[in-house]
Amino acid sequence: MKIGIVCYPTYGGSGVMATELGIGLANKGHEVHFISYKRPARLTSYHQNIYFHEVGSLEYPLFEYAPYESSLISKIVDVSLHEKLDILHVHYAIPHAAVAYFAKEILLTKGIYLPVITTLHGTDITLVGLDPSMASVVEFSINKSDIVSCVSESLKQQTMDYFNTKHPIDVIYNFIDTERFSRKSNARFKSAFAPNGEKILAHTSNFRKVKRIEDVIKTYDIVRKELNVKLLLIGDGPERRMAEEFCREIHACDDIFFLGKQDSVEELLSIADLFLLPSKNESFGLSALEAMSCGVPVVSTNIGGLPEVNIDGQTGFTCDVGDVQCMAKKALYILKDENILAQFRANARSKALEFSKSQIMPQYESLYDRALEKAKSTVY
Ligand code: GMT
Repeated sequence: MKIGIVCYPTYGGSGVMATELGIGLANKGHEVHFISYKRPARLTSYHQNIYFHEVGSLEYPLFEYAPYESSLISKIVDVSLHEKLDILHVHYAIPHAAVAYFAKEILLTKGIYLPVITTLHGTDITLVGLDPSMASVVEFSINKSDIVSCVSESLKQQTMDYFNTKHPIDVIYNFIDTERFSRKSNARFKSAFAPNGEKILAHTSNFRKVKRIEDVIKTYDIVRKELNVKLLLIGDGPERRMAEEFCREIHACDDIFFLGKQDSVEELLSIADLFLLPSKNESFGLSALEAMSCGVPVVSTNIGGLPEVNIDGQTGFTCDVGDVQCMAKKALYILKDENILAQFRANARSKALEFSKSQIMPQYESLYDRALEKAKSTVY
């Protein structure tokens, strides 16, 4: 099958999932064409069957903002015509689902029906999508997609609650390469951060407000009063400066490590004892899954799709948004007893195996088959 994938190329979860899916499909013999404004961050090396089409932006003195959407539509049409795409899979509704609809309409005038699959990832529905400046376009373009999928039951429910959806929505969970994300001992790393055998807490994200980094640090601050702990903060984004200032305020800079963006997150997760994810919104929580796959229990909020991944009392614990006392108490419960920690570690890894690439990826392939069937039976 020839598959076009439109995604954000950045470190965000939707771009990561789109790239991992594309790589997996290419390994299975499909021809994959990524279309984006930059090479996806996770597409680091050459892969047979993978092509990347960069979308340029047209600069002109009249434009205060370059019309990126128009350039993207033209690129999709161009790639579809010349590479003879069978389907187009767009990740993140804004603006990709709307752009896909436009490209599809252009292709129809040329006698080509390009089936469109839209995958909703989270903030495209729960935050940005709900904004009145976006909502009508999101609703329209979801309804115009041939097939819509989203990454948790919770996100499906929210999409149906917020928008007047006309078609069923498939739930396909995030997936993970459970070989890559598995616990590998790294004594050198461990002793660099925790030379005296301190426990290590970790958090990875793009440091946006929705991640509530301040709650990671507040939780850590409570835990460290009872236990020798270090904190690894992996990633970067708009809230980093605030977080750094907060660490200085509480005099914890020697024990909190800001590691910035990292490509081999699994190496750092492998030395962690507990993962914190206190998000205000989280449709699934790919970063929690990555930690669990490395045998790291998770203390997270109970929001969105998180309880579908992080099972309360089994793979970790879930608390209300902002309840740092609860998060610290649960963290201490797990960390203070080696037997409890070992049990939670094993549970986390075994739950993560349910989301392995080999289990989830075929679900996308069957969506593609359905989309092709639909295209065959559509009169246009
Ligand atoms: O929140 C992020 O880190 C980025 C964001 C995105 O769309 O790029 O992630 C969303 O998609 C991920 C992959 O499906 C989910 O695992 C994340 O839970 C979701 N983030 C939110 O809902 C806040």
